[in-house]
Amino acid sequence: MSGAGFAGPPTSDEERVVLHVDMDCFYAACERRREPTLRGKPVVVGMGYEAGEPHGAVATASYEAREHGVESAQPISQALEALPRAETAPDDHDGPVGHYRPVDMAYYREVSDEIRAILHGVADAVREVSIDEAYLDVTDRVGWHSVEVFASSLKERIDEEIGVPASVGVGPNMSVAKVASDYDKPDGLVVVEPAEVREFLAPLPVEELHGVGPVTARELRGMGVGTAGDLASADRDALVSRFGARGGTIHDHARGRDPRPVEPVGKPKSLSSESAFTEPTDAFDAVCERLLRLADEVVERTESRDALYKTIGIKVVRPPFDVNTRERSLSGPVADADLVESVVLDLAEEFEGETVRKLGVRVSNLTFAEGTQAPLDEWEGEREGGVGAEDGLDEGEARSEGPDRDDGRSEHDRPADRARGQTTFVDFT
Ligand code: DCP
Ligand code: MG
Repeated sequence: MSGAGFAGPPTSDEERVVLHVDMDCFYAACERRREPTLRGKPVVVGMGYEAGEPHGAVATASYEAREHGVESAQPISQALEALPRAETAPDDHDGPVGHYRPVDMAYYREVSDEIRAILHGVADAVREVSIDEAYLDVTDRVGWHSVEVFASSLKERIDEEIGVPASVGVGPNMSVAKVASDYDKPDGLVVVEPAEVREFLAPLPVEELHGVGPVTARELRGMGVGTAGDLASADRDALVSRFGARGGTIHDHARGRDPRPVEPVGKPKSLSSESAFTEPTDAFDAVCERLLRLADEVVERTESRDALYKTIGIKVVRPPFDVNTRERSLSGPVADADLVESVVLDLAEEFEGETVRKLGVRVSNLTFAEGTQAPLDEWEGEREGGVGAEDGLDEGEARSEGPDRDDGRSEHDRPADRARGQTTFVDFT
């Protein structure tokens, strides 16, 4: 995964492939999943709704119900005017009817968990932003030439295995991917390659951009800015003086730029750095040299924050998208640059002679010396356990190789010896 969670300068947009997955009319789709006779019919899911009652608000409506003006946040009473209850519609009613169901969060969360397991299996970094929505960084898994097939099979898989439809947008960053997934809902699949971004965004109304709500959109219109294209060519200083830092962000989004890495939401606990070769190489000395540089970068940042780490790992990407991760856990937290270097080189050994296009180094299981505090934005998130990047194991199913074969010892005092603990395949985000 490029850029995601990495402490160095943000990777340029062109180097990333980001998916935004957003389920279609999610709660309604879940209701249809357990009640298939509702498929193709107007379904309204009400928050605070009880069968037969007019109270509550619409949480979501199926696209068939939306055609009749029913939408999220509307009072159920209003929805009932557009779509009378199917069960009690008068016999002489020949218009459309609606199937109303109360919200059942526990069930929707179950479905969401199943979807999440699939998403974590196909991406190197996943940012779950809501019950039905996530960003995926798949840079190391797929190139632009085949991402449409990749995204399409992901959609199919979710539909077949879980039984709910998704829309997927693909772009060089989160902001573009999000606009792309919204663009052709429901059942959409929109791929916006880096070279097409500006052209794709330009005609869209400003409110379709990530970060532009109705109030900002109104203000922008007052400034003569109606489309993303207008916003892209607007004066940045004027936007910043009007909207503060957010003015710069929406200007960036209108220009198709968004440097935010795809990183998990939640408490960050690891630090990593990665780097790609201009041309893949099988020169092992070049690989080692690059790994040592990355190790230095990572160590420097841990030192500046008085951080200790318990796990040291590398990532080796073979062309085109063969991601290999190895890590070793120490018996206790350390801060030891030499140890990082030796573990990294040790882990790299098995790749001698292999052709490599990208490398990464990560320390994780961080703890901080007393009295120091890590600024949150400096840290990447970390998932518990981790996914076997190579085989798509579920989260939490990190697969252990067991103790290193060349060293059965486990109880040693020196960190270098302690480092010879377990090597594990991990999801390296
Ligand atoms: N939701 C809610 N109240 C809202 C908006 C949404 O309770 N005002 C719930 C119901 C949705 C779920 O969150 O099913 C996901 O929100 P989305 O905005 O993704 O809406 P949908 O998935 O329903 O529809 P879409 O196909 O537009 O994504
Ligand atoms: Mg949705």
